[in-house]
Amino acid sequence: MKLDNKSLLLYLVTDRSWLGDHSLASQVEESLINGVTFLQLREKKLDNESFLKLAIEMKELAHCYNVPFVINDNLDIAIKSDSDGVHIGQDDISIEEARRIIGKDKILGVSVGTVEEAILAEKLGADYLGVGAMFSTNTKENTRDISFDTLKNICESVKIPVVGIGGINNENILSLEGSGINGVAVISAILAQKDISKSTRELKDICENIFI
Ligand code: TZP
Ligand code: MG
Repeated sequence: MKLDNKSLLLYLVTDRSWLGDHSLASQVEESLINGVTFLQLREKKLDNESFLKLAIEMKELAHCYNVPFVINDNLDIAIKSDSDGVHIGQDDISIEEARRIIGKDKILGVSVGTVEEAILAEKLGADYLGVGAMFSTNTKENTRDISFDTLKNICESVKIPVVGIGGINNENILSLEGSGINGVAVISAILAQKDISKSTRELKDICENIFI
């Protein structure tokens, strides 16, 4: 699957810390049914065999809802699972190398924190950019704090779509209106919520109002 204009409106990144009694598949499916438009599998501690199995399961689930599916960091798993692409950060494999390995048809997402990084990522073959952390978050350590103005400057500097990430919830999301982003990427605003369906629908409604 490819990116289209609306694919990045409400981007879910997975995190198995919030599973409780549920499976990741059931949580993710609940979010897909209720409006998530893009899915990234983010796993930092799984062995390769379990990672690949989970990647294939998540890809099939995302595709049932016509949602593109990418893997965080791990190009090998992305290729073996025939996922739609990968998302890499500034400290991972280089952007040129990632593009070379996955080929021209797969989606390449890149995390950036400055206008310079954004322009370079676009030039080297990124299909979309993730920018954050926009707000403080307990989900990831050592995030860079990005201001609204930097986010806006990044959006104005590139042609490819941009999503904001980091600490975004259904209240502070409103302050991202006018930044130029195509959507938001979240973990806890969906997966840490008691009612995933309701939280997803609320976020999606707001995204449709302020980003389209
Ligand atoms: N990259 C930058 S911030 C972040 C990632 C993966 C964490 C996003 O999670 P949350 O719960 O939406 O803040
Ligand atoms: Mg990474």
